[in-house]
Amino acid sequence: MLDLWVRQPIALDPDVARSIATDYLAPSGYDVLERSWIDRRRSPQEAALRSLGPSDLERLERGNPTAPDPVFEDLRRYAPNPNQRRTIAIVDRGANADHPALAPRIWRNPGEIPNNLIDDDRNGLVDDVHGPIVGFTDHGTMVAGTATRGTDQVEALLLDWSESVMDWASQVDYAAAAGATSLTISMLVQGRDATKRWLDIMDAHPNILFVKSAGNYRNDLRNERPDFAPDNFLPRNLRPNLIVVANALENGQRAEDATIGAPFVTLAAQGTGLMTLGAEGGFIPGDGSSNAAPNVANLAAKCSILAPHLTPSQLKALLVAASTPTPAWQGAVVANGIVDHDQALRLAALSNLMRQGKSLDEAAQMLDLRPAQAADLLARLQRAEATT
Ligand SMILES: [Ca+2]
Ligand SMILES: [Ca+2]
Repeated sequence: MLDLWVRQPIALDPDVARSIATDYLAPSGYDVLERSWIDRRRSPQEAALRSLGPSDLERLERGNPTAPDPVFEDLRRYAPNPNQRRTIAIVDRGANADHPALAPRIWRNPGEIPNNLIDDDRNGLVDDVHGPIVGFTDHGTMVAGTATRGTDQVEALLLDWSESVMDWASQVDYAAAAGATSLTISMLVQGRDATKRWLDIMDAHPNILFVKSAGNYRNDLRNERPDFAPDNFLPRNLRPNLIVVANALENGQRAEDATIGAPFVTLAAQGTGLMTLGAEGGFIPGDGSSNAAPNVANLAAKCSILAPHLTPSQLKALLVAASTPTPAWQGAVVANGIVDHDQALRLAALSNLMRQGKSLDEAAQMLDLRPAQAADLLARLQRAEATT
């Protein structure tokens, strides 16, 4: 029943959301909803909410992935090119590119005519309109929805984890040729061979930022032998252009099953409960480090629009510097805490303004920061650049 979805930010009045949650959804489920609520409220947006539970509605109110990111939109005016788009390559099992919220945020191959069974651009792949992918899954749609949340300036290019049409290395070459500046991978990279292949790919593409999910295995990478199950090998390696992301809950605490361990796991971000897109349309609450990694890839892409001069390793340092250390994350991740979305965007904008020759005071004023705050942020960035 989610086909009624329309691509509009859902601005729910808090009282309406509460009444939907408490009066209609919580007590008696969908029958009451169908009769009394849908009859009264016929807008498609509201109809699309039918499949969501009360807590999901509250989450959606706070974290609608289609709604414009207000801080990013505000800071974008200071970017060297405010209309720049960033392309994130997504290694997964496909996303529903026709989801109304995703369609405008999916990379399109300009040389390929869809569904004519012809390789129009002669790149070796037939009908690769959105990348070398066929089909879609919930998991991939969740990842793509989160990777592109909050703005049309960030788009997803879909790579195929299963390598059914092209091997990983060739696919990443393909993404690089298409202009992708980052890649997010929320799959389990098992075994030494697969791990080596991905490390070689990262080394071959130093200008691409790779963002990897840490895993949900309730383990600490500091304590493990390399051959210990689960064979989640990739996060156990360090690369300047690799960020490994642990899963945080909505309140910033560690997810119970989060894989952790500095220096391998770089930082934490919300995955569990962060609203994203469902494969059949509409919204779903995402889960796990699979959803936390694209959350960070999305933030990194926005930062890189605000500060295009930053290299992958500088972006990584920026996200670490913009994290808020808490006792629960001490030693669990390099940043000792969860990444602060707004702080990261402000730090990126600050870095760009300073690079353009603004004084610290001028830049701070433009960003509504106190000069001492701006100075502190820059000092944290320098420390992070020296240590990550
Ligand atoms: Ca083609
Ligand atoms: Ca074609």
